[in-house]
Amino acid sequence: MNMTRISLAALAAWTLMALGAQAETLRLSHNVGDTTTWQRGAEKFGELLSEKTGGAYDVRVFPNAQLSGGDQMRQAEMVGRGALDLVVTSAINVTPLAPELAVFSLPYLYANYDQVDATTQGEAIRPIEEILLSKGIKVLAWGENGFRELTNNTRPVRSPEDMRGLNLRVAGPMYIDVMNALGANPQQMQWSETLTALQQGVVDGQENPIGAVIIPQQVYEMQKYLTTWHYSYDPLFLGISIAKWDSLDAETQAQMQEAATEAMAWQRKISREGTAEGVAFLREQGVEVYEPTPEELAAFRTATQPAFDTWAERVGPELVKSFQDAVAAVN
Ligand code: X2X
Repeated sequence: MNMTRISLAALAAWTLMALGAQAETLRLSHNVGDTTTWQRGAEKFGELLSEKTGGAYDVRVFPNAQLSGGDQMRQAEMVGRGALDLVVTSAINVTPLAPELAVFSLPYLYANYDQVDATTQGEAIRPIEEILLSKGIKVLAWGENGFRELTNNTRPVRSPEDMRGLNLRVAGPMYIDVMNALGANPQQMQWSETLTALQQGVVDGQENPIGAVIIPQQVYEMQKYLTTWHYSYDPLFLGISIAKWDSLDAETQAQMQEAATEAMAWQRKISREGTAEGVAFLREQGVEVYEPTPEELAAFRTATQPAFDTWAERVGPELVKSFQDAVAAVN
């Protein structure tokens, strides 16, 4: 931000104050720690919103699912009924409310970021946005949690056989099926409880994206091995309660939309940069990083196919096909 923009925002805020008007503070909930790219993207949105609305609106960010009693899966439902204004969360957290949101995370649906962007930044995303709207959530923009990589304390994982018997914390129901297909022992747990569970050895491992979560939340301090198996992708979205959205005038809506688009584009960028630099950093921290070969990735893909099939059915074959078509168009 340059000085002119800062002082314009400050001037606008001051003018509002002088006129006796008060900024309206919107509450934004997310479910990871305040060092993450989720938090930084949310804060960036708040700064841009305040700037673009001349100080009429600002955002207070609440991390660690504090506003939903620590339950990361409840945030979306609360936004839907207007109990929260805004949410930044990842798709997998919304699957109890709308199972269709598991589509992104189907094992090995995506091989790279171009394929991801062809869906989240293209037309394939519209039906998902319609579904969320029917639950009372207007999606303003898509950000990134990222490709989810496996960490554990027991052994290097290079093949499906290495997964057998590992006690793993997972975020949601689809991952239970994926880990079962691999012969691991999955356990669903809140993210807010996971770091302690890893520390105390309640579970051997977990899976999360490198740039958005593993590095900012210092998971590497508790985990010895990491496998970059890219088995599942998880997008973020910034959503607003439809009741709140409908209460805004058209100009404010346009300003908010711009702020969200810019903030989430930046959040995707910093998450990708953090991931790209992350492997070398993790090695420096003493993590044994294993990067599977294409053949080894194919073996994971084959082993997780049953979970893909079960969840493709639940998501809806048409929706899955539209995503696969968008992905195939990139190759
Ligand atoms: O709970 C997780 O693993 C996290 C932070 O990635 C999600 O919100 C899905």
